[in-house]
Amino acid sequence: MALIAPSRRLRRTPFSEGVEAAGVKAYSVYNHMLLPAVFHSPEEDYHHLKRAVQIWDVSCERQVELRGPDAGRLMQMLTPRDLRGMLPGQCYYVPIVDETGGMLNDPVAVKLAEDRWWISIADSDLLYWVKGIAYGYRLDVLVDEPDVSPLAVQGPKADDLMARVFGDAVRDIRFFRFGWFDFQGRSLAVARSGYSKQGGFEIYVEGSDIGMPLWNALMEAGADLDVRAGCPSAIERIEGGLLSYGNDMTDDNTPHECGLGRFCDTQTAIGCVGRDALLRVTKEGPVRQIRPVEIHGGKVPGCDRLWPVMAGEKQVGHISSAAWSPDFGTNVAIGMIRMTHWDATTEVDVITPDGVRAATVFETFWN
Ligand code: THG
Repeated sequence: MALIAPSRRLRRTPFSEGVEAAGVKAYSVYNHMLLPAVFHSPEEDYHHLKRAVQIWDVSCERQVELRGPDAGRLMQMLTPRDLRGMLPGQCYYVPIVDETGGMLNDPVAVKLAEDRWWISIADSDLLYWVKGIAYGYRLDVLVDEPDVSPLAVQGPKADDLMARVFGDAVRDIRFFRFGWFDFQGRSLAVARSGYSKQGGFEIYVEGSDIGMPLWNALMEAGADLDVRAGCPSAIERIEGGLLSYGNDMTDDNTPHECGLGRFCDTQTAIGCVGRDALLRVTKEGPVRQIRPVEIHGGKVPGCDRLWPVMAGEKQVGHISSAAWSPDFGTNVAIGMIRMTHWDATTEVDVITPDGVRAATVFETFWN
């Protein structure tokens, strides 16, 4: 592909200087913002993520902030996950659905206080939907995008690195919880979360001005841990079954089709605008669902369009993400597969741009 032309519409991040100094080789675009995609090579970046620790500029995971007395009510209108038991200091992975039950986003909801939330969004312009709901229902809540940029620290040595910069107390943060930690006199939310299965943290960096000081502090503190600039690994996230909005699902899919039924409590999520639609479709159950798919043969090309999944002459689904896995010695992929062919070990064919490949459907991802 040709180079990306820089412009003001394609937003830089508070860490872009550091990313460039680290030799970023390719970018993606996510929420109209630069998202690093390759530093050394996809395979080398993947191996390093699994053995050491990486600093990821995931500023593009923008925050939609809800502030005011109706913040909690608005949050519950957006998702079929029951939020009544959620406490300040917790993060929830939440499907966001429209009035038809279609997926609009799959963010992490961060509950800062009863009247203050961040929605850490995937790649869709969720802000406008949220503002529309708040205005349409005359809610007493402010909705905007604050100057908050997540910086992820991922990999097996993430705890050791973070303890050096924020103190040993970061080791006690539980999965999908956050605490407040000081950096240069500023209090930052630090969560145990992130878009990998290797473990680690996300720092919600509030104030662009401390972006580079924090980046540099982490790089210096981790020199002997082999810390590097990194980025979400397509290979590792497919192995682990982490979904990518816009790739593996769109507003044409319900959460159940996406395998996100475990994050839905549609019966009790009173107020969710998609509740009636979801109650209707969940009674029947989905007729297609996301599945791990092994594509046999050598390395497949990058998946930048849907690849048909065939059973003989009949299309029974599509592949939305695929990558060669060095650790498993095969191609790992994510597919949306019709129920007639979604049972484990079902043999299918995938039409890739390089030709037809034999493939096997599974029920659980590679971890
Ligand atoms: N962290 C933050 N914001 C984000 C992402 C993130 N915004 C964009 C994108 N990623 C949103 N999508 C996801 C997808 C998966 C997960 C988080 C965000 C995830 N899932 C785990 C899983 O499925 O195993 C854990 C879910 C759970 O058990 O609660 O982590 O990564 N801030």
